[in-house]
Amino acid sequence: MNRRQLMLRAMALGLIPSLTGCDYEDPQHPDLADKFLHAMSAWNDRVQAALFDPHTLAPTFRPDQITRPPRFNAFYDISQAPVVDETTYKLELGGQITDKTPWSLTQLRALPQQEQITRLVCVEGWRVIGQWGGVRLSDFLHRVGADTKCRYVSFQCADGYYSSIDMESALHPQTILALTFLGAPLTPAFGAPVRLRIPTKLGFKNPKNLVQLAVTNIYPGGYWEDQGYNWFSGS
Ligand SMILES: Nc1nc2c(c(=O)[nH]1)N[C@H]1C(S)=C(S)[C@@H](COP(=O)(O)O)O[C@H]1N2
Ligand SMILES: [Mo]
Repeated sequence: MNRRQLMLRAMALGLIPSLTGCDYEDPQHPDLADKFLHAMSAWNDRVQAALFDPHTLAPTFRPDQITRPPRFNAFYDISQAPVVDETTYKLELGGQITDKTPWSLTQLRALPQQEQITRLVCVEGWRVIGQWGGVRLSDFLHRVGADTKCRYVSFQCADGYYSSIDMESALHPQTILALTFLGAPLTPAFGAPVRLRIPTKLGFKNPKNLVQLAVTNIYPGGYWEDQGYNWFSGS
């Protein structure tokens, strides 16, 4: 098999996200190759969504397995991480939600909290095990009166990053609005004041430094998703 065939086969198996364009574009039929890869990725999303079992838990780990120090990743250097004023912070709500009153950090901390020691897998090929604590997203969505029949939950970040997930994954018991790492409040680089922690999906589906959460039926895409990374990117 040549590189292109290998790539397409691996994509069909969901082994790699489909990156459109680049060096495996057919120079004779660039549009066709592009359309085909997009169709493959959309099909890949549907297959992954169909295979997703809302009751299967992502693996959890022992405290001694936690990666120290943790590993930072963003589309910029760690020194550029956005610093959000926690005293005036409000998580904004949008879309199909009954009570869109923004939430302060104090209010989020007053909700029941959950801890998890799980693995974060980056599409770049590295993984870390960490301990995150926070509010179960399904509890939060029910609390604010989100229409959980909608297809998507979208997230906007203080650094301009954005992402979105399917509602089934949003309601998964291990999907949390994380407020802590190793029992302490999140630091700016690792997502302060609030990040999404979703161990059933790849790292880039874990937006940090959240400023807004919305519930919608209109496909919201994401920072890497809009550049060709597979949208579902989960198990
Ligand atoms: N706001 C924001 N969130 C983000 C990113 C980013 O650039 N900005 N990068 C994503 C990617 S690609 C990964 S792998 C994880 C890394 O999280 P970590 O720094 O806690 O390891 O954050 C995700 N969330
Ligand atoms: Mo990543």
